[in-house]
Amino acid sequence: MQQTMRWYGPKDPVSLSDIRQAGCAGVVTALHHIPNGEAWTIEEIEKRRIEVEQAGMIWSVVESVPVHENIKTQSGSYKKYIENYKQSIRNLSACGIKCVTYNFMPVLDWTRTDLAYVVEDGSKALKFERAAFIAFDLFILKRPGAGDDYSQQDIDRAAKRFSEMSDEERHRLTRNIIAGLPGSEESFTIEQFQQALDTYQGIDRDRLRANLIYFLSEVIPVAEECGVSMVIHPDDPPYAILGLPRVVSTAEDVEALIAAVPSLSNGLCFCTGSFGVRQDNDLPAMVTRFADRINFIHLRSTRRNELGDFFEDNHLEGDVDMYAVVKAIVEISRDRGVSIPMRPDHGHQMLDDLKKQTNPGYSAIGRLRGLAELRGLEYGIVNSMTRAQQ
Ligand code: DNO
Repeated sequence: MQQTMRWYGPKDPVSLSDIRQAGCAGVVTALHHIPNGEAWTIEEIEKRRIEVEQAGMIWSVVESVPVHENIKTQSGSYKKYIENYKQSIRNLSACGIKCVTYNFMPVLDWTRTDLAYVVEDGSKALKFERAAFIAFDLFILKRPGAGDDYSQQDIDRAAKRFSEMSDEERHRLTRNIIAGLPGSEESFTIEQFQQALDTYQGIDRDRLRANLIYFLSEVIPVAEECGVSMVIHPDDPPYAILGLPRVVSTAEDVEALIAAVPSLSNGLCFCTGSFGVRQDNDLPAMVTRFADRINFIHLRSTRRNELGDFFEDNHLEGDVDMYAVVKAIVEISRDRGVSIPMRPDHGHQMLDDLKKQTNPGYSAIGRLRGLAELRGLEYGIVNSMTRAQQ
């Protein structure tokens, strides 16, 4: 795997030099200052590319060129936004950047309820607590019809959880869900948030999937022509939330996109942290099944409980069988003769970073630990395979 880390640009408290010192060859970044929907110009792309190269690395993957909400709902100026998207792909390709990540999650990108869950060793992790999330939906957002989405047991648990929260905790929970986690392109007040949800009225899974396929049928031919691989990031968490449909949560979902738009430029960002929250996603089998589609990898492991909560565990612990996943990746990479860019996804806030202002999930030391462990795991697997052949 080609080792990379995500960099949020010049304002990121983690510097390019830090990333280089972590042993990375590549950087994953995006032009977050360009408003969602606008085309990325060659000039702006070049500025970023040169900055990364001057730090001794390459800009391996874009994460993300965001997909405008109008494209997801097929409303307003969506045709113009699709044209702009095509132009961004052409311009990135002209600058030698050939892998573009995006997602098709309605309204929200990734979602957590707790950004500072203290694990038993004293470091802090990101967590999704189902009862807190439902409490937000029912008692803070008060989404019309939300009660119909949950069982009585869920509602009772959420009510109890809500009654025990301080005002400060309620406020924090709300901010965590709607203010936009790092990399999300949207941030809302509670009123704006409900309005954004309302734009999905009448859009069910089939409709959202059709809108995604329409988008792909427009942009993938351009990507193919430019030699760019578009890689879709799965839903996080990988199921419907807040009454919004989601269409990239399982192997079958991915299969449907490939069947509709078979070009190899229609690729996958294989995120073990997102897919891994569902027990029915067999991750090593998915690596093998989508071998020719996986052009970017996020490695992270979550640990779930019987209540439907999960937190982000250490990279080699939790529910993901990281050995089996990395082994499958080593095998497909060998068969394809490629080194696929991988980044350690998230990391605990730990050691000195506990005293610093950090981007949740994206502090330096926790990711460095994750990367170092994953690098060692891959090294061991590659070596034992090579020696076995000798
Ligand atoms: C979270 C990230 C996501 C991802 C987007 C891709 O940490 O993995 O925000 O970048 O969903 O478009």
